[in-house]
Amino acid sequence: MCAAIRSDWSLDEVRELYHQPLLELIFQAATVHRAYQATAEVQVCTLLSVKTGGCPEDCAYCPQAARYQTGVNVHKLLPIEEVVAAAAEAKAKGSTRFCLGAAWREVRDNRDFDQIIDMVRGVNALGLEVCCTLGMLTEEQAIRLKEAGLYAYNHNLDTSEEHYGEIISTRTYQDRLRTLANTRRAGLTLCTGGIVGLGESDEDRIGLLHTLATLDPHPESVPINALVAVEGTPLADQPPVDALVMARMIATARLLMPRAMVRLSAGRVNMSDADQALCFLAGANSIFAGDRLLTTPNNGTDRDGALFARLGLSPRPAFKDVPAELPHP
Ligand code: SAM
Ligand code: DTB
Ligand code: SF4
Repeated sequence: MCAAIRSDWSLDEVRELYHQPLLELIFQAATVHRAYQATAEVQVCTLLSVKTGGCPEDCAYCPQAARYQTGVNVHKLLPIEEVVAAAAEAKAKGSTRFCLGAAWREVRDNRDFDQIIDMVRGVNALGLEVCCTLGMLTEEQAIRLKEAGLYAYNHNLDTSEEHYGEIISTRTYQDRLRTLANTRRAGLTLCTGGIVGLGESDEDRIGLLHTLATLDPHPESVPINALVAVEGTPLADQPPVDALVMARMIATARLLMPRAMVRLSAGRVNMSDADQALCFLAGANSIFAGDRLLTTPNNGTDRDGALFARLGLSPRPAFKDVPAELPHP
């Protein structure tokens, strides 16, 4: 069952897929997953917050926004040696992708950006796929990152365009889409997805998936995060995310974007092995590993090692589907 890859999904089609009885939806998604992906392999990625906290934006979920008192350990840009050492450790523990995160609204053409460029060179030289998430970006900045060896750029849409204003007021959905277009024009692969648990409706989740699945080409990587509710943020008291809603989101994303890596991202700390197994069955094939995401705890290497052993999963090799024109060592 290798249907054509489509970017012309209608909102009604996405709605219909999403609202199917869950087990039927998961069966269909698992079938597509088997047709397009190596289902025994899961991509293992590690995050590092290279610049933490003090962010001018007001993202209601984020512990790094300066305006919320969250007790996050604020620090300026880390020294390059520390970043490359953390990447080497992540590689030794089995990660093939390393993602540098900065609590910036946007990239500025200053010495910090020069330093990020050096970090990208250093991590790429280790043979890891390098990803950055640095906020908004111009095409010229994206080109500089690509020339330094960047493989992917992460920039999440988070939720539907309709719900976006309830969560963030300091930038627009169009700003986000513009950065995605700039990133694409530079020839970088795209990592963009969203968060479940922001008080959004099913229609908002459908709207987000529709926006992602009508990008042409599709993003190579689609992170589905469950909100990590952090004390001090406006969303601190949101109810816990239902793992079955995560499975529904992942299954719908898999049906819409068969070739993408769908990442079961933040929020695994609150999920059982069985919850995560259902998400892998539904089409997830990537995780963040290590005991920390950017600022919040994550399931450590031991717990994930045991999970992979229980489920018979193995880590996906780096640069497996590298597009011919992308630089890699
Ligand atoms: N400042 C840059 C930006 O906003 O694009 C990059 C860093 S930002 C922390 C990266 C992504 O992390 C956000 O777009 C959001 O999707 C995710 N994120 C942040 N806080 C989260 C939380 N508490 N729970 C789940 N995901 C979160
Ligand atoms: C993504 O979709 N999730 C990651 C990564 N891309 C940058 C970030 C999750 C952050 C969770 C909250 C924290 O640890 O600060
Ligand atoms: Fe800043 Fe990014 Fe957090 Fe928003 S999500 S407050 S832009 S670090």
